[in-house]
Amino acid sequence: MAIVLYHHPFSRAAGVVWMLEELGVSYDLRFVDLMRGEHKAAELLVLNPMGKLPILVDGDAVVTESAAIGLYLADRYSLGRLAPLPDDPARATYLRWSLFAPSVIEPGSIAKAADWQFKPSQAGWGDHESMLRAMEGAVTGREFLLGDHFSMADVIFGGTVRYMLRFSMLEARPAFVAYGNRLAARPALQRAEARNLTVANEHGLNM
Ligand SMILES: N[C@@H](CCC(=O)N[C@@H](CS)C(=O)NCC(=O)O)C(=O)O
Repeated sequence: MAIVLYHHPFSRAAGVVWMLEELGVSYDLRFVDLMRGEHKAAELLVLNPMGKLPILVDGDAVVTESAAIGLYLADRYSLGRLAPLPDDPARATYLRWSLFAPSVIEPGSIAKAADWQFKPSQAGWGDHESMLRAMEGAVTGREFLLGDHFSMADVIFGGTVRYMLRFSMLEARPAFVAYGNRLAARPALQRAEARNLTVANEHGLNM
């Protein structure tokens, strides 16, 4: 049974297409019209009570939350390649940066953009400059987060960096731009972008 991704090309589901292309597994895309509110339909709320995309269905498994989808897929279909094995010390670095994206970069960048008032010691994402320095350290002096070895953590973390740079939600520090360029050279990312564009064109959406 093929993996099904509930998808819209202007959503985080576009990044899951990149994950699937890196894995090289077959999958079906099911277009969900966000403009028409199809993501709030009862049949989708059963799959994701948040009423949000992406949603991935793999047989009996239902996964939501982009980072969780990436970690699930890599463990299930690419253990030892896109996901380090549980007894590999690289697994620690892998999990660390995979979770840094949704738990620190996303809220931290939104907090900055929206000028939220909070105490950095009480907010899980801390202060903005520390976040930026931590990110710079993660991608400086190496090709990818795990060194020469590309992993699903790069899709999760790197996808967030690329998205935030594109929409000016992240300071375009040289280390981030260079890392984004290294990721852009990946054939799987290029295939994913082409597939997302095809869906957008099929539905009359302008990328
Ligand atoms: N934390 C979720 C966020 C999901 C999310 O916010 N999805 C957006 C599209 S990128 C969405 O479905 N928005 C529609 C809505 O909330 O009504 C993840 O990482 O997957």
